[in-house]
Amino acid sequence: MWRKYAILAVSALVLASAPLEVAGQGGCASVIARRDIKSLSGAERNEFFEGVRRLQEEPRPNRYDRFAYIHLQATFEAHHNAKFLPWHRQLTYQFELALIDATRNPNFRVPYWDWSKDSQAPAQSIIFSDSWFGGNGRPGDSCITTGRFASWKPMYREGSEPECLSRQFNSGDSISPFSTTDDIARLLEISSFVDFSKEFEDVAHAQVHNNIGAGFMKMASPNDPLFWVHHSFVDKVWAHWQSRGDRMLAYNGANSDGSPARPEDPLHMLGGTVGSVMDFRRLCYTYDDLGSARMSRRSTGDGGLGGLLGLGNGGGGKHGDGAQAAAKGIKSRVVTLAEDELLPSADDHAELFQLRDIKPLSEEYIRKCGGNVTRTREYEAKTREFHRQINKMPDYISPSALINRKDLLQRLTAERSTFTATRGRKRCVLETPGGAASPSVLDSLIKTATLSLSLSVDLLLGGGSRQGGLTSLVPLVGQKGADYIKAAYAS
Ligand SMILES: [Cu+2]
Repeated sequence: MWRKYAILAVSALVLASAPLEVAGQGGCASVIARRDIKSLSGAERNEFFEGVRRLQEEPRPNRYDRFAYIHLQATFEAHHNAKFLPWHRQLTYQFELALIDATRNPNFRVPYWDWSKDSQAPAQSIIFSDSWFGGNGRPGDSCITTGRFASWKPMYREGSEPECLSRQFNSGDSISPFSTTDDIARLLEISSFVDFSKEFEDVAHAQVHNNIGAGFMKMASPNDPLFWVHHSFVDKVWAHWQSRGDRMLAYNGANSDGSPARPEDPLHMLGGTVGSVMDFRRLCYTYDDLGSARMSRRSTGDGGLGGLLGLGNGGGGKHGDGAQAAAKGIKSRVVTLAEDELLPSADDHAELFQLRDIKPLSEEYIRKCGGNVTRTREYEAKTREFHRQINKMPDYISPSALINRKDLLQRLTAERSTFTATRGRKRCVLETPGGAASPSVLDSLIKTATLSLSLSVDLLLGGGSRQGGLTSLVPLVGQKGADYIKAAYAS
């Protein structure tokens, strides 16, 4: 069925401000948005899980098996060359078509997992919960024992992988940090397709595979349903990059055999050409925050930090009360840091305001699919320096910082009692009563941190822009990068 789209002429249309649902072009009834998996209703999420299960229950080798097989066979054609993004777009699109069939819902689209928002404590993400994708593998064989797909036995595996879905978090019980919303914004500023694609593949995309580990860092990783929500997000970042200015058809670099990359190049084992997938709207999908619809949305809702802090009904005027409420449950002291403490280690679980360091990818992972260790280390050094620069800014706190990820923080407060909140050289050390993850503990934590460092809580919501926070970020990520980051505070 997908072949129908593969032969379509490439459109020169540039995406301006696409509504969420527009009249389809090139055979689409409509262009429908792929959505953030966290924003789906329980029933919508269940439709995805059920659809996957139906594919997996077909006689072996079945349609689900086929994706892992293709990915394994296409390792060198599909990675570390210009085709990485278009090849994975076609793979994810074909998976989407299979799920449209399995769910009998023509409007089904593969949801995405925005891992940049979970980047500072990935293992705390709801993604890994029992009723979603399940968590870490067990000691020994790394087989997962929780989640919707724990009993799935993959047919095609790389080398001596066990006959199970396996994961082995790279820091024991936890996962090292992923790339942040700011890192994505910086990537979107890269003007050459090949430079953007290489750095994105080598660091941000690779960290997710490598840090989750075991089967997820193998070439049969489409066996793990987590692969699809990861690659839907990878594709979304490319779609954002394409939607900036005149980049929809931008494509250059080299193929796996060294020949110059061209739109008419075939997509190995999938069919179609690079050119047939460049304009994703011809594949009948877009993303929920592409275009004008949601970019200016701003959360003031009950679930957000604004609601938590009682902003909007008193706001800053409540600081006095806040100090007293804070003093009740949380102990705090302020210390002064040395210059080399401006970048918390990748294994730090305490810091609320700063971005963490990243852990270097394992050489095993880099080499497996033809990556270049030296180049990867250069990209990693760039990321590290970027985080250091962000952490030095007095009036900016990333939307990826833990203080802005209440869902992650709530789970962390159940596990540990000491946290730190750092601005410049001042660090506030906070002690919670421990063992509690109640909203009031979180509330006190946030209030105590901001008051101890004489910060405005508005800063945590991106409101620092009025004092120059996002404005001073512009030299680093551009105006559009700053806009991308601003939108992230809202969701
Ligand atoms: Cu891949």
